Amino acid sequence: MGEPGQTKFQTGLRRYLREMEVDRDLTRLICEIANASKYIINSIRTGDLGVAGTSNLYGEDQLALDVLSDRIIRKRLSHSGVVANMVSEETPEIVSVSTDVEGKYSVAFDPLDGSSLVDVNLAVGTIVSIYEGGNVLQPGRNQVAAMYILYGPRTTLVYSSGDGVHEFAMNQLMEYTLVQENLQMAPKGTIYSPGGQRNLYTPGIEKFVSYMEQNGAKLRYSGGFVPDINQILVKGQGVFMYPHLQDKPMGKLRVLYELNPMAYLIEQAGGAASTGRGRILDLEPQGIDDRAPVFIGSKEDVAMAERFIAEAG
Ligand code: AFP
Repeated sequence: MGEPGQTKFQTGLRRYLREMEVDRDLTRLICEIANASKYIINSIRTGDLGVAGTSNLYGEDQLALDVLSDRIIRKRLSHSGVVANMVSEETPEIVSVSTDVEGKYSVAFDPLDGSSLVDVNLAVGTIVSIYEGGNVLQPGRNQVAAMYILYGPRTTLVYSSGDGVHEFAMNQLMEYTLVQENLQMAPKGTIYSPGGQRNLYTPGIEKFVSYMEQNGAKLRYSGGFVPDINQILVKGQGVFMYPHLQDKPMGKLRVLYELNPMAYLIEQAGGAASTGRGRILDLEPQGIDDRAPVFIGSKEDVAMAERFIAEAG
């Protein structure tokens, strides 16, 4: 794999996808999104951090980073030639790119999840869910690929197209090269990442948190879904949750472009992803902005959360 003398772990993303025999058009789609990330990085690193609707000192229209990131990705998807429909957190309606859906893909994405964290210099990410054909409103178990890009101290890209989960890092030439293949989740973990306000937890959630702490688990929570999931996936253990709360029975996170892609990746790595009462990937989406509670990570930890919820709500 790769050039003579090159170790496998310097293989570029496009070459790796080709050598893994990933469909040619899916390879193109994944690489288009990877290329879009270079412009997003530039916006994060150098862009004004204003909010949409204001103007910068040059009088130019100020775009919030998430709006700008959405435009960057949408433009590349529209010109890729392999996308039928797309929907994003920033533009919550299904946009038709091509009426000819045969052989094309539909994409649901969060262009810059956790964008409010950029102001305090914490890590943020792009999350992408990919289906064959023209329908994005289908159960997550039908995804053909999912990926995220994490803009942290390093810029990394993690994807799966159903044959394991693989991690790439961006080098000084802004190329993604392989750093880890086949990420694997241990059945139990020592990290827990608890979203939502603790005083709004239900008895079952409280019992689960106490169970994790009594087993020595450490709390790791940044407020960014991508870095918080990435930590669990790359360390290969732990559980993230954004549970049902007393005032938010459906939790906070969105099914289409946050939960489904991350659930696909975590299951591909041997972990589990549950609403607390059932598999995330079996949810039948009713609408673009569906939300669901989530417990995702090491299988046995997720199962314990389901047990406490079954017993105590
Ligand atoms: P934004 O994209 O609106 O910043 O929200 C990020 C997020 O959806 C997800 O990245 C985090 O896991 C979650 O919110 C954190 O929510 P809390 O701030 O309520 O903990």
